[in-house]
Amino acid sequence: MLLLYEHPVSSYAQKVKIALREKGVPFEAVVPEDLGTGRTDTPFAAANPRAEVPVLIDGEARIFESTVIMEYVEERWPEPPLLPPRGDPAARAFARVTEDVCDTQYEAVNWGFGEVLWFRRAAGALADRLRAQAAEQTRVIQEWLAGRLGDAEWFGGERFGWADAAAVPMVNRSVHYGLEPPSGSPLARWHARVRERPSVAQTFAEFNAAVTNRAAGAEAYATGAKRRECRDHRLEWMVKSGGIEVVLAGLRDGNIRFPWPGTVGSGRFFHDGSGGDVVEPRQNRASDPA
Ligand SMILES: N[C@@H](CCC(=O)N[C@@H](CS)C(=O)NCC(=O)O)C(=O)O
Repeated sequence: MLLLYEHPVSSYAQKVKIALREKGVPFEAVVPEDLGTGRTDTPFAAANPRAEVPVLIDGEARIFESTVIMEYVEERWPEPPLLPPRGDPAARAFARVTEDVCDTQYEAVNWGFGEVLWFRRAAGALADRLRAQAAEQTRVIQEWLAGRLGDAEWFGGERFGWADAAAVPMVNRSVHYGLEPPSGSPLARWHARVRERPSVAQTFAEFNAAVTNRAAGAEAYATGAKRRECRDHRLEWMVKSGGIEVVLAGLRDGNIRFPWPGTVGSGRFFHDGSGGDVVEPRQNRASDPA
């Protein structure tokens, strides 16, 4: 049986689960206990040094990065195909570009909104600013997606496919936040249509069950028992949207981390506010609290 390390709220994991379910491939879904701790001594960390979900374990193959997993799934279980046929490279590129923008720009906006809503990383005027930025950027990306969908039933044209699987967890997260596409618009109608597919409906039922408890994790991140990963597009989003203070506070309080390799636990490695020395980074240790 395939093993998928995942988290039901992760849009990347949802994309992979939708693909596996579309192809009728059974898998066991496991949420790693150490997710968010940056620990390096666990089976999950051994499978993915970045300590991120999703990770697919298929026998000896241990695959991370959701796009790479999607490619593997498509090659290993070709039917039904999610990518357009090989003879249509432009359509294949179209699907991949849609996925790439969703995985990078769109996911980062959703993440930023969640940092404020669920993990209370900002309050007052700063929270208002970040929420407003997220709302405006969501509108822009949804407009871009709507342009790509056009009047088609699916992003893949006549068939549900790769880009639909990649886009729907992102759009659904916005809907969850109350940032839905304009009512009655083609994108809103697509969302209503796509969520009825069994692969998507099951994935969203798991999302809904997990998301109700999301804010409970705020405490672990506030105390540093867990450290929120601040990486690439997410970090960029926070800085460009006016939230650099959130990053600085996370560094000061030791409750964010940056990706492998290097210092996994951020520790207090900026000036400690006293005008004194820069404090050395805390190296991540197996004994770090889970
Ligand atoms: N580029 C990666 C991103 C994966 C990722 O960021 N996953 C998040 C969950 S949505 C994660 O596991 N973060 C680890 C953490 O927050 O500690 C992919 O496409 O798989």
